[in-house]
Amino acid sequence: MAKCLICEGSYEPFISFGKQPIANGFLTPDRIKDEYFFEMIVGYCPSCEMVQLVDQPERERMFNENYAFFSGTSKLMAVHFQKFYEFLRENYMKSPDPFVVEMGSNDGIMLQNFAQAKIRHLGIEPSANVAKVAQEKGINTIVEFFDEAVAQKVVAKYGKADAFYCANVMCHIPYIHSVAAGIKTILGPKGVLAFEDPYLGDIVEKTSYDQVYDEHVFFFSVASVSNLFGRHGLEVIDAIPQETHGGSMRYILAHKGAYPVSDRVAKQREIEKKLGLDKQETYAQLRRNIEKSREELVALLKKIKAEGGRVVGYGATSKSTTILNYCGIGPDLIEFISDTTPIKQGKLSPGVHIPVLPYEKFVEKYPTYALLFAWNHRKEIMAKESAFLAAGGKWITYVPNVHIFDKPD
Ligand code: DWN
Ligand code: SAH
Ligand code: ZN
Repeated sequence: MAKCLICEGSYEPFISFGKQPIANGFLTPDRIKDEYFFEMIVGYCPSCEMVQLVDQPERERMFNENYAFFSGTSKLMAVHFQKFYEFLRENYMKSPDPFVVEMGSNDGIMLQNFAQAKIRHLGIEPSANVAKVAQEKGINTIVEFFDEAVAQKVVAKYGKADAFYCANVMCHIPYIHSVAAGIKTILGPKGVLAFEDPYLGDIVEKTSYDQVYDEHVFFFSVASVSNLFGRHGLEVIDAIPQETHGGSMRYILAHKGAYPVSDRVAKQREIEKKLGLDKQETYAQLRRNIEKSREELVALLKKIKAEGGRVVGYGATSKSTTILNYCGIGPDLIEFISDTTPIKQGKLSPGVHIPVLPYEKFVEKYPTYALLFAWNHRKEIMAKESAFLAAGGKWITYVPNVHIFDKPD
């Protein structure tokens, strides 16, 4: 029995992905002997409805001065974050000299909008290399892991905030009660917490099990987020679905009673009930769907190999680490993975050690098939890869099921 990180209740895990490495731990051959692995198990707590990792590596193993994910690698995400900025500014930042805090601001992809508008802002980002990119753009950033103690220091120095926001960060933090208490302290009386994360409903519907990797400790729903933050006197006042990262949810919270609650909150909770997110059986079925997806992907790659086809991975995502290690797919089936991030290039993928090469290598000699690991950026990638299709190339995806496609949509 595992113990819930939110309510301390006991629950039965529903799947193990076996031994997994650090998802963003791209490495040189001399580091293979020291590579770290942990058993990645996921469970659902029926008491507070939180889906969660049973165990997570210590935070410094994942977030440090060599962090490999730079938010700025996606142009469409920059557009998304500009719109998120406008949404916050228009709706929740009406005081004369507003102050905004972002947790996990990475290279400043969103905070740059506030900085350019000369709005008082602070980014809190523990991975020093990505934080440096933001600092060099003139974005006020401190290199720290946000928690309650950091929140107190922030309030002492800057005063209370009109908005505290983050994207794809809240679900990374097991000490989330300390974070929630810190946010409660930071927010002024009409202050809001706004955050986005991959949505449990989408993961269940699309069998997108690659959202599970070391960094992602929680898989949120409106129900579990309400339960969790309700313990800290914060109320969900809106829940707005997003297309990003394969289906996300934007949650808006405020001090209880400070704002009216949008109808969308109750409506989304109804949808969650219909999806069965509050039932153990849903997760048993998810496990069966994941196992089927694995069988089909491995069979397809072996068939292509037997027929003499070449497969190259597109996007050395964190998510791909789960797919590759869980399915046992290595360099025998995938020649290399193409990625535009300099820090990943020339290294080996975590665990299964497939070479990661610059994008130019993909273009130089198109493979027969490209396996779309960055499937969440499908729109952006299809828009720029028409030449690959025109040359007879085909795409493989495993979301929502394993299939080949040769048309952009
Ligand atoms: O939650 C998280 C999200 C926001 O980002 C983090 N825990 C880690 C990371 O997850 P990921 O690595 O799965 O994110 P992406 O955005 O799916 O990664 C895309 C990868 O593909 C990057 O390495 C950049 C690369 N890429 C590329 O080579 N060509 C991306 C695009 C759009 C491209 O055209
Ligand atoms: N917000 C960006 C980056 C997401 S990646 C985007 O959506 O693209 C997750 C980020 O959270 C990493 O940059 C990591 O260093 C940061 N992070 C992890 N734990 C944190 C904590 N306790 N406080 C602040 N940031 C944290
Ligand atoms: Zn619980």
